[in-house]
Amino acid sequence: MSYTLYGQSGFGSVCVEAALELLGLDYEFVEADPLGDEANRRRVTAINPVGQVPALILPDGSPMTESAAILTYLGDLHPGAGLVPAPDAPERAQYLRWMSFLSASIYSTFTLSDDPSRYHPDPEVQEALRHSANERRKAMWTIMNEAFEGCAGPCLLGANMSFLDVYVAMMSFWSPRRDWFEANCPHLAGAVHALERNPVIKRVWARNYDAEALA
Ligand SMILES: N[C@@H](CCC(=O)N[C@@H](CS)C(=O)NCC(=O)O)C(=O)O
Repeated sequence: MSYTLYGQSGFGSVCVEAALELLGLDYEFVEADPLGDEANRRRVTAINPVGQVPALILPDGSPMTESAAILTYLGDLHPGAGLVPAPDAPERAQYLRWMSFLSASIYSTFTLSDDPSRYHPDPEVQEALRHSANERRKAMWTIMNEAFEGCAGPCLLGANMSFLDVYVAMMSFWSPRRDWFEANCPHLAGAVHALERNPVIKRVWARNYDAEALA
């Protein structure tokens, strides 16, 4: 029995793809663009009524959504890999804090900026909302960056790579994009660079990001 991951190149499914690869788990990838044509969107809503990816079918056939929860679930199922701190590990609280922060305060801003018509019918208001969401995202990155100032590294939680590094690295490619992230989040960027030296991550990134983004 294996996993089935619904996603789209460069989208939020990248972190789950990376997790499955890092854990060496068997999975099938089903391309499903939640912002694409009707057939694509139907493939997504059949699994996730919210119409968002990533969506993962577990080996028992049940669906799971919400990227931060999926990463934590998979990591907890495979404690030997050390990619999610154990419940009693000193790093666990910070891991949970920042995974939730990324999901709730950064990832969620894209639900607004990708399609502000969901929030208001007036195109002028939509533009203002998109702008606010983009600014809010930068402010949230700045808060997280400052919280990691002085951390020992090389990874966000210390010596060992975790899915928190993967989650931050994936979002670093999204608007306001990698150049902004490198210039404004130096206390996070070091861990992203360390993660990106991992050969499994290199392979997953090459499948999802174009050469220019990886330069
Ligand atoms: N809270 C969700 C957010 C997922 C999400 O926003 N995914 C984007 C792609 S990166 C999406 O499917 N957007 C389409 C939409 O919101 O309609 C998670 O963490 O998995």
